Amino acid sequence: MVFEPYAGFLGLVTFQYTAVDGSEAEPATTGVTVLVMPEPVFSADSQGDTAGYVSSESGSFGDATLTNFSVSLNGGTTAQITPSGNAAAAPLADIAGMADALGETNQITLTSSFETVFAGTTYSGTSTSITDFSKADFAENSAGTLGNDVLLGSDDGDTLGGAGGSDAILGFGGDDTISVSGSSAARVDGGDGFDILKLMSAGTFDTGELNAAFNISNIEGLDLRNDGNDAVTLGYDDIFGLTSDPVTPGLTVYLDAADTIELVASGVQEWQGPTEPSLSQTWQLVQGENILATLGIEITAPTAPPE
Ligand SMILES: [Ca+2]
Ligand SMILES: [Ca+2]
Ligand SMILES: [Ca+2]
Repeated sequence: MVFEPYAGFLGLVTFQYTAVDGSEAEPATTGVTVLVMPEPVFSADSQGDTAGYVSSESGSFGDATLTNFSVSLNGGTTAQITPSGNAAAAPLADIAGMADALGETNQITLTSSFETVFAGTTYSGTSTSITDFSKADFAENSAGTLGNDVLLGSDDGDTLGGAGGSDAILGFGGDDTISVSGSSAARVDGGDGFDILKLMSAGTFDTGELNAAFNISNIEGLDLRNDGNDAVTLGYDDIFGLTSDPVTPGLTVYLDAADTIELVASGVQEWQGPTEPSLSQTWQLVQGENILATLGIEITAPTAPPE
């Protein structure tokens, strides 16, 4: 016998059956009661590239109670999510450790446990679902939501916009353009290729503060052309942090004319660059004869006022 509850059903089901063994003995009737639970659902769009929320046990389920809900990523990082009534939901990017554990292919395991008491007996059970959540096959042009999204690109050139919130955005291969609207991110990883991070909101960042706010890696271009007045201070640790290139990290910064950039060097390091103002500049951080890092500065000239 196969029992198929309707989708989302949660409750006690009692089966009674009568066994006949062909002998002369009287048939015996007995029963079994089971707690039927819905599978937890990982919420992502059809391409699997956006996950605003990871989980749901939704609806009204009689008197059974969701007692436990957990999310596990790639068999490792696991987090408990406190149920609210019979629902449990949290943006994946919000869960401690999840953004940093994301890779090209991800397996999301959701586990929910329910409990109910009927006629003095406690029934409990656990239901699990596993969802593969991986980079896209083709170039993505994804806009996130105001909430905390996970955006996964492809190995082509992607355009990924976080649209605010603390997002985790991974571009993978190809030359990607990643934009963030808030003042922080869970993670920005350009992956292979020349990737540009665009800050949609102007900010002031002392050395170390960009990476602390946006958790950046594998980014080669920083675009501050957001029509606000940005002010950034960059040293070796910033350029190494953004590019993740341990050999000779190279970063290009794109500026509005009103933006300011300050270069800092520690100890015997020294920045060397053009002595005349220029809209396109190349700087090198040197220590003795060694080039430690390079920095390109591209300034968008102010538009001439209309005649
Ligand atoms: Ca977002
Ligand atoms: Ca890509
Ligand atoms: Ca890159």
